Amino acid sequence: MRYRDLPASFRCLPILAVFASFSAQVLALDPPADPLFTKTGNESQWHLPAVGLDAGAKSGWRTVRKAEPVTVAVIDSGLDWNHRDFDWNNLWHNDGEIADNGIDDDGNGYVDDMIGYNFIGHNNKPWDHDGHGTFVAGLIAGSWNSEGIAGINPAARIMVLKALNSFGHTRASYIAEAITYAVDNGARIINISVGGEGLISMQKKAVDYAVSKGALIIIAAGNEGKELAGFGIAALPEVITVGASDHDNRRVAFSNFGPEVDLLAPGIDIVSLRARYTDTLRDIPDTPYQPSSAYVGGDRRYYMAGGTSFSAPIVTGIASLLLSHDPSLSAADLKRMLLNSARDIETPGRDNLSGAGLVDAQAALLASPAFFVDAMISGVTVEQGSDGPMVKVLGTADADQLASIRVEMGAGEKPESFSKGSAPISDSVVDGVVGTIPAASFAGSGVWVLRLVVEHRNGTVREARFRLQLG
Ligand SMILES: [Ca+2]
Ligand SMILES: [Ca+2]
Ligand SMILES: [Ca+2]
Ligand SMILES: [Ca+2]
Repeated sequence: MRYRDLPASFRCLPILAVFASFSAQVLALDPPADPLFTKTGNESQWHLPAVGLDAGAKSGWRTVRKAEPVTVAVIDSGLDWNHRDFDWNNLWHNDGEIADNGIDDDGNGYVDDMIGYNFIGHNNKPWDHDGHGTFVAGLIAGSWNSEGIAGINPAARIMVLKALNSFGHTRASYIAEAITYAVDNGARIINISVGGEGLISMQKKAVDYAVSKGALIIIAAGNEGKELAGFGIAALPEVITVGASDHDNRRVAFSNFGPEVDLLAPGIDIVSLRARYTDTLRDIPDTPYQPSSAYVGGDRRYYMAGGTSFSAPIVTGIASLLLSHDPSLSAADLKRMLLNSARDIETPGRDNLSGAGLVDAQAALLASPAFFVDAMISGVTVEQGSDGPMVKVLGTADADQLASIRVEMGAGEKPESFSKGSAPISDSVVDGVVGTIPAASFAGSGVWVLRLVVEHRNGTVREARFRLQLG
């Protein structure tokens, strides 16, 4: 056992250069043996089997044959890099920088930035005084060392970008600056488990820059139980916005919702690393919390908490695993693979509570990068046709290998069966008419549910539903 019980000191960081040179690629992943993963029940890492990362023969991890290192930026409250369950080989290392010489050797605008940067203190020591960032980093890259927790990707290299102070506060400009730093310094994936309402142009520009450079941003939906419209970066279509699911694979009531939500991942009773001297939940206002009651483990170096903040890094870890498996994948490939392989939950098809559904690492790792099926109804219009009024169903019905598109109809709020609506078509529709039904067909009920069914040539069926109120 290797203890690094050192006070929060940056003096140990020059040693990182030595450690980082050991960062050989990981070959073939067998599931980890870390006790908080292998145990079940209370205070276990139940979120891993819930997303297809278990110890079984079909575990997502077993699909990864050659895990290449992947740089993952974590924009958060920093990192306790002395935690013995976080290996320095899982830290990003700035190869162009010479430590502690007071010179910006690589000319990136930041002096002595060896593992990231502290945008709050404007220095090169992104130490975590809050605990939130260490928890997030542990979910992505916690050490596979047969003790404590297991992170999702042992080949992830965390770039530590501190943009959240000890009270969980940040500024939009810090987030924007951190995104730009991450992109300029080679991060392929950026996790943002902080947010709030409003979007400043600097943030939008930073997100556009990340997209233009092929970096994928994964962000927490937020915990207000509110509609996401207007919630800063999380409401932008370019990112992956992640809400929280519970033990029954349902959306948790606090998880923000709306069409902006892309995926859910577990977000309650999540166990990860506890940064030294921190008790993250203690500083959150209006939360009944008994100090130190979230500590886990005999040595209290682990922590249990909930929130979409911890759902996002689960998706980030899985996205990074896809990249470790195949570094040639683009950000668009990753998003397509994650969304199209998700387990459909809540209402059938994409919905406002769970987006594409619950993230599934196993299915995502087996998915073809080209594979997609889209089904979406945006509304209806009524137009006069030669045989009387016609209801035109508007939306998108598309797939990389499309078999057929049809719209069905069922009477009432919760139809028990659906009957034929429009004639099937076999050409893709993007923001157009997906089906046309004679208005006379809607006799007999004031409320109907329209069901758009899109079938892929491999047999996958995706549907979307739309409530139609007549009169
Ligand atoms: Ca530098
Ligand atoms: Ca330097
Ligand atoms: Ca461990
Ligand atoms: Ca659904």
